[in-house]
Amino acid sequence: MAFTALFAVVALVTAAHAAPSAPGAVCADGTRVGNAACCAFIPLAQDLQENVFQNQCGEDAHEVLRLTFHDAIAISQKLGPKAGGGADGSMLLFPTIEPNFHANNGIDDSVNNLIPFLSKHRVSAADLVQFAGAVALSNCPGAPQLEFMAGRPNTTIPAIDGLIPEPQDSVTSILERFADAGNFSPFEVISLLASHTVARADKVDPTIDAAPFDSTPFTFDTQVFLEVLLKGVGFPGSNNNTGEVLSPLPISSGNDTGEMRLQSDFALARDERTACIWQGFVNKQEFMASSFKAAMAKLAVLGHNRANLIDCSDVVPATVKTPVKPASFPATKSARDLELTCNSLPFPSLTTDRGAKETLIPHCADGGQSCPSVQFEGPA
Ligand code: HEM
Ligand SMILES: [Ca+2]
Repeated sequence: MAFTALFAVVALVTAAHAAPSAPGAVCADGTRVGNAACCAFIPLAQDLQENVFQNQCGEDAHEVLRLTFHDAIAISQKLGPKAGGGADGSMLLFPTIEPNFHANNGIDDSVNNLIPFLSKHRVSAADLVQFAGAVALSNCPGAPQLEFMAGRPNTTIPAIDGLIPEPQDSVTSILERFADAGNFSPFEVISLLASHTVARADKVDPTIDAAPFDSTPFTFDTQVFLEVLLKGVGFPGSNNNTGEVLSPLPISSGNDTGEMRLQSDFALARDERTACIWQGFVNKQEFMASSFKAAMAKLAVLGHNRANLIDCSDVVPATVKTPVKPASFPATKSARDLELTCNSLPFPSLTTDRGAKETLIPHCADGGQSCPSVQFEGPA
């Protein structure tokens, strides 16, 4: 009798802490989420990983990360709502318009790769772009697990041309553009450029494909902040390309193209408004990752009121746990090659990678020469 009574009390207490007040839902695969609306993104993440990214921080992941930016930044406080709706999926919904803008050269690959997922999953184009970016980044060692807010409505108009920064733009115009788009501070702009640690250019130099911006394009490390500060010595392919300046590691061999440097990265790393912010990320892995995450959270909701969206961060895949090496000078480079303009910060003491010759940057994440990427046919 006494035992039964005690059991009843325990059951009541348990009930008070469980079902009736527990928020959220359990999705079909057993994942508990804060909101039932988040469940749709679990099979989407799997589908994207299997059919586009292949769990790699390779070409297809990089391209989708770039797409999150090019969709979101197309909004202007000065020009008003008709200029573009920010992170509104317009790039996918108007695939024969926006991808043709000059600044979007090469974005068609990611647009065509994502369009098929619109009919397979019940998510908006705007959510698909930002969520796919978060899934893509989860494959890059060192990257933060991004926030993901769901519920962006689809747009009805394409953005106008001219809202996406280009590498030949001045620091003043780049900072103004980001401020106009979403009140981004110079610190937030440099934080977002951590993305160029997992990036390669196909279009800046028409003679070479996949020219990386740092020596570790498959790792979300701080190398890009270090390497852009090194003195430039040559071009990986042809010279005289718009938006490109001398690179510190230009040597190519086969598909290993040598590093490319964007004029905008060069200028932002040396301008008095941004040089100390840039230098401040060198070898500060956690600081860089958390600053990028915070700035991406702002970018990903441009054009929306956060309060109207649902936090579905719990369905963003955890980032791969491969450890990231501290920043180091590529072989043959040292502190003597630095071009520093920030006087108020000490430069960290770093080692130099071994080797008598300049580092060749591998073409594929596995060090090989052939790493086919997925490319769906599509309207863009
Ligand atoms: C000042 C602002 C920026 C400029 C001028 C700029 C410019 C560029 C250019 C010219 C390329 C090479 C495209 C090609 O030839 O294939 C590129 C690649 C890339 N950008 Fe940026 N970018 C900026 C900011 C950003 C931001 C904020 C992000 C993301 C948050 C981003 C992510 C990427 C990625 C991931 C790639 C590599 C794409 C690939 O490897 O296929 N960029 N960027
Ligand atoms: Ca890197």
